[in-house]
Amino acid sequence: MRKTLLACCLAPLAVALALPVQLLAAAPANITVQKPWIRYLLPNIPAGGYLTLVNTGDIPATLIGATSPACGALMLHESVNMGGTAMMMAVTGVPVPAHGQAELVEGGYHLMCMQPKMQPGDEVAVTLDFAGGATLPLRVPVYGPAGAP
Ligand SMILES: [Cu+2]
Repeated sequence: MRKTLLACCLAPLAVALALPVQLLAAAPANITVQKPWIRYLLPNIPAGGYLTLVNTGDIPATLIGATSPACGALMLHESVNMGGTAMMMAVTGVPVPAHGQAELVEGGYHLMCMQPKMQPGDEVAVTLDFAGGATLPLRVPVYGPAGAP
């Protein structure tokens, strides 16, 4: 009994100590995530993160950032074609329209895991941050260069 009590009470305490702000933040209303994954290449090469955000509500949402203990910095990027050269730019937000969706895909918006500490086969914790303070925690599978099996 005592063991169970400790386990159940210490975990939230640890979260509260580490992330007092996130404890207050609610999950975003009507936003769900489909098919999240990370493409891992090499330890010193940023890894791309991909997913689809689905908004079933009447209010538009904006993804404004993400964090992960497995990424060092985790940035929001957009791939753009500048005169035939593929480039990536940091963006401050990805809009998720009401009754719509936003796709983070290769060649478009994506997450960029700058210092990947992971291996293919891992599942890493990622927290998505939305305008207004809502946060959404995810478990994201890690695949190799070939993508999802
Ligand atoms: Cu990028």
